[in-house]
Amino acid sequence: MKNLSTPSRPQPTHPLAAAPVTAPEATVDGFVEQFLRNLNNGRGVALSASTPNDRYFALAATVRDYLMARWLEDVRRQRTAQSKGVAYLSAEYLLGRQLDNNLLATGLTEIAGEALAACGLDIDEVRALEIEPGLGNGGLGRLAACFIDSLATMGVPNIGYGIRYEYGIFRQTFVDGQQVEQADSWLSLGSPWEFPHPEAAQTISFGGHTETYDDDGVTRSRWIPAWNVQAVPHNYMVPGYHNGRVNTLRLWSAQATQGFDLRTFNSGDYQEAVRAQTYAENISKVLYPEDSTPQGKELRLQQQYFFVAASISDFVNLILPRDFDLTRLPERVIFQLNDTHPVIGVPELMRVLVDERGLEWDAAWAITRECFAYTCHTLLPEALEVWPSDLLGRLLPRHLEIIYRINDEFLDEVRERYGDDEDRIRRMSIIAPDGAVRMAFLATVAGSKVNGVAELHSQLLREKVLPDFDEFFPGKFTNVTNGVTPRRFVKLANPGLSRLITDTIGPGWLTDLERLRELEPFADDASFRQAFASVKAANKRALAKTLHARDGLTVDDGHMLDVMVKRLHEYKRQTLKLLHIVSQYDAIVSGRVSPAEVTPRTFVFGAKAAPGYAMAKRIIHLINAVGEVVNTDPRVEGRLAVLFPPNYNVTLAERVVPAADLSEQISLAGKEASGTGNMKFALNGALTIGTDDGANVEIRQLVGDENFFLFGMTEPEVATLADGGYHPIDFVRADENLQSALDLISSGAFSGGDGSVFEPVVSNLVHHDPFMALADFTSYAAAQQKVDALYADTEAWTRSAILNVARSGFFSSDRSMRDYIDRIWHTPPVR
Ligand code: 26W
Repeated sequence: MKNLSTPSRPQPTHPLAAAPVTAPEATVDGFVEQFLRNLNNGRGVALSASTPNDRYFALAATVRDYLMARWLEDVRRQRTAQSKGVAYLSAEYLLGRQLDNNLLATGLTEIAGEALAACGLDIDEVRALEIEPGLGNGGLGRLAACFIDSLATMGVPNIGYGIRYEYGIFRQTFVDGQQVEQADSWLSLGSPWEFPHPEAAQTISFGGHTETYDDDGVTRSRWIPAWNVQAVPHNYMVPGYHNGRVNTLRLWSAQATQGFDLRTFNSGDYQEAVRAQTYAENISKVLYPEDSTPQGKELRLQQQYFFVAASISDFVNLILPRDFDLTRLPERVIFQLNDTHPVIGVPELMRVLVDERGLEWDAAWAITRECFAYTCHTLLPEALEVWPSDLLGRLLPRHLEIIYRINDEFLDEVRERYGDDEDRIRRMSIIAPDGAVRMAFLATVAGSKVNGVAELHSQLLREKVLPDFDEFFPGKFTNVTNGVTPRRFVKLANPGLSRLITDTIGPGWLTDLERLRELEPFADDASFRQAFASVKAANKRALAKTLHARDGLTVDDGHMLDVMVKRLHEYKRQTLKLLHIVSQYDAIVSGRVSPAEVTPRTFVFGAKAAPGYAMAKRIIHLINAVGEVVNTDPRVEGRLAVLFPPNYNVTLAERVVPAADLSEQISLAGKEASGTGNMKFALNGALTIGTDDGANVEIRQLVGDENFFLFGMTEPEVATLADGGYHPIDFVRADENLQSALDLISSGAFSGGDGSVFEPVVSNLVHHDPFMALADFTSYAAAQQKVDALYADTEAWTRSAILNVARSGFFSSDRSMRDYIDRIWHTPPVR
């Protein structure tokens, strides 16, 4: 391991060198001067000769300059302070664009606009150049981004650790309505927000074998790895909102330890000369685009160990003072495991404490159990990671040994408690009967706390997913309901609503979101309702402009915007939404209802499917095919429209969410751990149609039944139906609208008369329907009629929308952080 001791501190004599770093002048002139300096000196171009990309980089550099003093001061403070911090370990961070958020944090948004205008530039043109870092798949990745924003805004010492994927989540395009993936080369023009520190690289080892040796009477083990790679940290600013704080996001990228092999090259074997290099650098090459079914690929495990080992070594060897007594590690850090993806960190810390630092096993285990906590984000059994022991043993032989010992000692405790209950032992063993390692069990045994991400989810975790562990570890299981950052998803995404809120209840709500409650009385104020409705209307026009420029799509802003944006997955039931649309369309074209009777609706979809998820890709194809027909059928007279802008991401979400009237949260009860889109929509004045699943339950409890369109089975009813044997066909026969909607698809009405194209989707529903879309259809259609009825009464709808905003302050990620601090981390903000 390279000696990473902190270099000796320089003793400056020049007053400037001794002075604390200061920010440039927060004036238009100051900003112009800094911007031109970054353009001329940073980019080496004159304003007149600058490219749009030069201007973007110069603007980004200028914003960085205004944040730098805070960052350096905060890093120094966190290094010297004895306070406990949070090391958030996540394989994904779905950050979204950085410029506006960093500008917001500095409070220089207006000044920047004026400064660029004074340079003859339009800041909107410049900001449009930013490529969002898509270093995540969906909910889990975006939640991590919201959490680090809240920790910075609350002044909690935190380092976010993750992977700097060279290629993020794929770019989605549609060819003949079908998803096509393209590599996301987000770094092709470089990123102005990252600070690489190759000098702080960590050496990460893989493969090889272990051996034991005698260490004056004590038998010790050591790992003899076969190969290694360099982990190079890239730091990103995580600015707090208007509090002068800046935390750090540290993302690791893989680099070959030894450059390309000249001797092999000179021997003419050019391939071999670079093979080691490419192999090593493959580790941080690309994000795995799965968000539910692990592929169990070796590279994925390499990625997980790579960033976790680098992060633990970085914290233990670089952040902490050299002579820090590691038995007191739990006083300085809690490693939060964002799902099981970083749980290999548990045996890694044990290896560092026992093998490298020479601690006794029990002492090391006592420390480790206090230093980790685990958040589970799923309920799908297939999403729980298990690693075959041969793969783990080959890649990380010492870690497998350590996992075996952790498991042995754990099962001894189980036997102590329950005697030889072999069935229970088999059920609870971290090592599954087939020898695979159950990562969720390891995380639960090692974690000081285990939490779900919504009340219902945490309850199901305890009762159905990990009941043996809840019984064995009383008090270990808790809940922290997810949240979203209001800075990005209200202030930045919806400036119109933000202004109206501030004009009505004053400032301060952005860091104390429960204050939105003060809006309640205004729901009964007609002029406030008017203002609120015109904000929504303006957001719809803005979305229409965006979708037209981005995808050539037209939005009829007289329509209700009925929005379903989330990853494509059968449990989220985009098919149920689609069957509703087809039944609406069918009702019109069959003459059952006249177009005039139908509430004009535009259905907006946004969804990426994991490339290997065939059924999800078929469903995307069907949604586009239905859109093709509905959008061009004169009989519909424009009463219905289906829009499916490709490549749904954070930037598009920031446009779609503020414009939505209806938020679709229609997963099968018991399947969606929480959802966070549901929270963003409620906070932006959309009404929710949803099942009692995930955080929908808490949204409905807070906004009130009368302001939420509930439908469908509850989780216990789903369990009963599943146990009793579910026959989807029964529900088809019971609902003629459902029957004719399915028949219309089977008839080939959306596939040029060729019914075979979407037959796999229809037959999967009629014969299997694993997520019971057909069972909930009738209830869903009835709830949609209630939606139409309320929407016809604009005042009543707007009143309900205002109450949704007023009563959704609970869903701030700041509140989530307070819950984590109180229940799990005990890392109070550092004033
Ligand atoms: C290994 C493959 C894989 C990758 C990612 C399996 C599972 C995941 C994530 C846990 C999936 C995910 O993003 N889960 C979502 O997490 C959100 C944040 O807590 C929740 O709001 C969503 O309900 C949950 O689906």
